[in-house]
Amino acid sequence: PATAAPSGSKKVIANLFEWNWPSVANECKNFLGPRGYGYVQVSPPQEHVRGNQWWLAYQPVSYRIESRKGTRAQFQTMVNDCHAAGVKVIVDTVINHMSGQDNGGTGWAGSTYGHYDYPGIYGPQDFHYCGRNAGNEITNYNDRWEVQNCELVNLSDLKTESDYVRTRIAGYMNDLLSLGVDGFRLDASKHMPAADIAAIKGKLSRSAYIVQEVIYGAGEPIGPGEYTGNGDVHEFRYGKDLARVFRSERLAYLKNFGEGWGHLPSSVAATFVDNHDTQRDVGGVLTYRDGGIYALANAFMLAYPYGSPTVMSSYTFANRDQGPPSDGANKTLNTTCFSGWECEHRWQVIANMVGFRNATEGAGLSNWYDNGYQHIAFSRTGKGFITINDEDFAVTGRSYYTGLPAGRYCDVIHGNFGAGTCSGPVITVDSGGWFRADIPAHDAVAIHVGARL
Ligand code: LAG
Ligand code: CA
Repeated sequence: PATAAPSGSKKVIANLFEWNWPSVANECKNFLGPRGYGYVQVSPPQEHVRGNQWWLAYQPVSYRIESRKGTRAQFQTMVNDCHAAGVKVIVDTVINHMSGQDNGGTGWAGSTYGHYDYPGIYGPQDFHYCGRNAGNEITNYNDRWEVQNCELVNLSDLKTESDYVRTRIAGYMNDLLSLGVDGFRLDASKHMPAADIAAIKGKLSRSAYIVQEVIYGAGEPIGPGEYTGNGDVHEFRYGKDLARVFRSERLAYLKNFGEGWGHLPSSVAATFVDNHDTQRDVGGVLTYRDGGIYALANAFMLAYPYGSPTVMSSYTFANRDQGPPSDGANKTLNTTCFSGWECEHRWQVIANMVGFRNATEGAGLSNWYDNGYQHIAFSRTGKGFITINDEDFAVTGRSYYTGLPAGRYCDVIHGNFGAGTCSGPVITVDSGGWFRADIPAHDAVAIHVGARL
């Protein structure tokens, strides 16, 4: 089946990392749908190793939809509720490997397992033993074969070239499709040949959106570009480059961001400021901890016409391994926004810029302006306009050419638009397409035709 790219005017994905199913269902109804998010991405739903660390979800022990985030029935209800709210569901799908504990045990839902033994699903014959390095571990990312046939952090590596394994994986994905799921984020895609993913995709019962996780590494033989035949690919350079620009370079450099920087073609690039892995990298990308600058970086991503953006939504963490807020039995608690959970997708600037993206979908970029340093502006032709001032000083007394129809627009950076009113400042565009405004330091103004008074 063909890849169904995100379609329609609502394309922005909210990644509700480690949220449980009842909380995702509520968020679809109460926030994501009403505010224009098109998709929700959820964390791995299959049975996994027991414990608290978040990354145990990336150690499958069976394909039962039963995890600390909820039961199969709760998952089904979540998909139905999201659909009813107009939000499609993308599932983080772990198919390169199974668990990584040297000793086996009992999984979340009660299945027994060993490192290379998952009764009724896989046995020792279904895994790679690459015969290199201590514990068959991947050490050399400059060796294509090793990256795909050795083990990623000790995780038992599936023989994705085998028809039996492909059929099993497709069986899991088809089960998710039968529950109504709309797409898959394929975890650790770099560790599976693109042809293996294509073969698995060929066994799916219907079309689905596919986004592959292939982390770009300079000089590595396996690159994101070779996976675009299967669907979208995460563009890891995007968030990394954007963080460097905001932290130590010039926003003016963003004029040709994306393809102009050697990133993937826009039509297949899945973009994000941070994700669950990169937000844990020391000295890496911008995250919720960067506050207002993080909001501005997301505003840029949502305004600028490149790729398919995902907005990250996190729980608060103090160390890399810390799992989400849980009860004494490690069952994930219901989400409580802004208390234990950061809920970046609800931040005023970010949520309102989702509306900007929807209103400007398909419109080109025009009227680029920069002062050579940290102040930029651009239009989405005929539909919207944004200016970001990341200087340490306010820019005052300036006029901006938007090319927009004359009228009164809500500044969605500082105000919410609804029922014909704006809770923040109103920007007046004159008959020539200009407006005049002062932009404080590290701030922005954004207007679009979907928020016109
Ligand atoms: C991914 N993409 O390719 C996920 O985005 C990433 O979060 C996953 O790693 C990885 N692939 C495997 O699915 C995460 C953690 C690792 C963790 C792993 C398995 O970043 O730290 O490894 O999930 O749970 C942990 C320990 C390792 C240990 C391993 C096996 O950190 O030291 O060897 O578990 O027991
Ligand atoms: Ca592999």
